[in-house]
Amino acid sequence: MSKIEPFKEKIFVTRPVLPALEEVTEKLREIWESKWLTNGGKQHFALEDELKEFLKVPYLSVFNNGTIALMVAVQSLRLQGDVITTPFTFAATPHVLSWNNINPIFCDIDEETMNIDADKIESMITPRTSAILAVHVFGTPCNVKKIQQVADTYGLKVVYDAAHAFGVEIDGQGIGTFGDISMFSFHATKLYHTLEGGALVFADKNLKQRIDLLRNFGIKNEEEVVMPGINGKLDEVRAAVGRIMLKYVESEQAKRLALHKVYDEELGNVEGITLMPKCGDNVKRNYQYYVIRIDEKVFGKSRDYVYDELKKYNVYTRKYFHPLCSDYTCYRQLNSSRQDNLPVATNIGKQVLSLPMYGELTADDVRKICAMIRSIDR
Ligand code: T4K
Repeated sequence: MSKIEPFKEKIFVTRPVLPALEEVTEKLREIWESKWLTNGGKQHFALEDELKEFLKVPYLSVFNNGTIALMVAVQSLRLQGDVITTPFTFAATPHVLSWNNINPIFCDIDEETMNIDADKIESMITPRTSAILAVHVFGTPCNVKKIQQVADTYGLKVVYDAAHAFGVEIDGQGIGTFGDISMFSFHATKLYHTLEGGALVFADKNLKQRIDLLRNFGIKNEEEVVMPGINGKLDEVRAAVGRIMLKYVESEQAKRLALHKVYDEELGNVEGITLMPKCGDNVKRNYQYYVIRIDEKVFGKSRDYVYDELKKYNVYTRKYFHPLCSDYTCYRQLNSSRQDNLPVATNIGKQVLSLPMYGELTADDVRKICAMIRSIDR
C-alpha cells in the first residue's frame, strides 16, 4: 500500500489563469455604456494593437477561436490539393484542411522535438502539394529554417499552427514571424487566453484586407459582399478580457518556469522517463505545458498504466496527443496514415503524457505528483 495520500481536490492538467473579477466588471461597465458589443469595436482594435506589440509581429487579426482563424488562413492563401502536416497535434489542425476540401498528408515527426520532421517533408511532396502546415507542438519551435528552405525550393506556402506557442521567440524574433501565416489559440486552457479566441499573424500587408474580409462574411460595405467569408469575429467582452490578460502572462510564465524546474529535478533521474524537450539558449520558451515520455520497456509500466494510477491519487493528466490524427476514423484510410510511414509518431503517441502545469500549483504539489510517479510499483 502506498503511503502517499491522494490530493483532496482533483488536480487537472491545467486550470485557466483568471484575472481579478473587479478588473473584468470595470471593463464590462465600459462596454455596457458604449452599447457596442461586437463587429469590430474599441476593445477589438485596442487588443489587436497590443497583441501586435507583445508578439513582435507586423500584422495581426483576432478571431473568435483558433480553429476558425486557421480555416481562414488556409482560405486566404488559396491553398488546395494536398497539404503536408503532422499527425501529432490536436484534431483542429487536420480538420481545417478537410473543411477546406484539402487532403492532409501526414509526415512523421522528429524524435526530439515531436514536431514535423523537416528532413522528411521533401520526400512527401507531389505536384498536388500546395503547402506545409506545421505545429510548434507544446511551444517547442519547429525547424523553421529547414521548412522554409524546402518550401522555397518547391514553391509551397508555410502555415504554422502556433496554438501552443504564445510569446515564444527565436533569437529575439517572435515565433509568429516565420512562414506565411501563424495561428495562435486563445482558448481558456492556454497560457494567454480570451476565454475562447485566437489570432492570425503575418508579414504580408496585402493579406490583412483579405483575412479581415474572410473573418466578416466577405462584407466589404453595405453594397458589396466580395467573397464567401465566415463569422470569425471576436466580441468586445472577450477582447476586453484579452487586454486584461496580457498583464498576467509574464507572472504566469515565471510561476510555470519554476514548476518546470521542479519536474526536471524530481523526474530527471527516473529511468525510462524522458523530460520535456529542451531548446537552445536562443529560444525564449513559454512553459505552457509539461510533457514527459514513458518508455514502458525501461520504466517497467506503460504510459496508460501511469495515467490510470495517477487518477487514483486524484491527478488527471492528459495523453496529448493520443490518438494520433492519422488514427482517427476519418483519416486512417489515407495512404500517409500507414504506421510504417509514421514510426516515430506511432511510438511517441504511446509514450507521451501531459502533467499538470498551471501557476496555481505549488512546488510541493509537483513534488508530490512526481513522488506518485516514482512510487509506481514496477
Ligand atoms: N491547434 C492546436 C495544436 C491546438 O492544441 C488547439 C487547441 C487548436 C489548434 C484549436 O484552437 P481553439 O479553436 O481551441 O482555439 C483543450 C482545448 O479545448 C483546446 O483548445 C486545446 N487545443 C487542447 C490541446 O486542449 P481538451 O479537449 O483537452 O479540453 P478539456 O475541456 O478537456 O480541458 C482540459 C482541462 O483543462 C480539463 O481537464 C480541466 C481544465 N479546464 C478546461 C476548461 C475548458 C478548466 O479548468 N477550465 C475550463 O474552462 O482540449
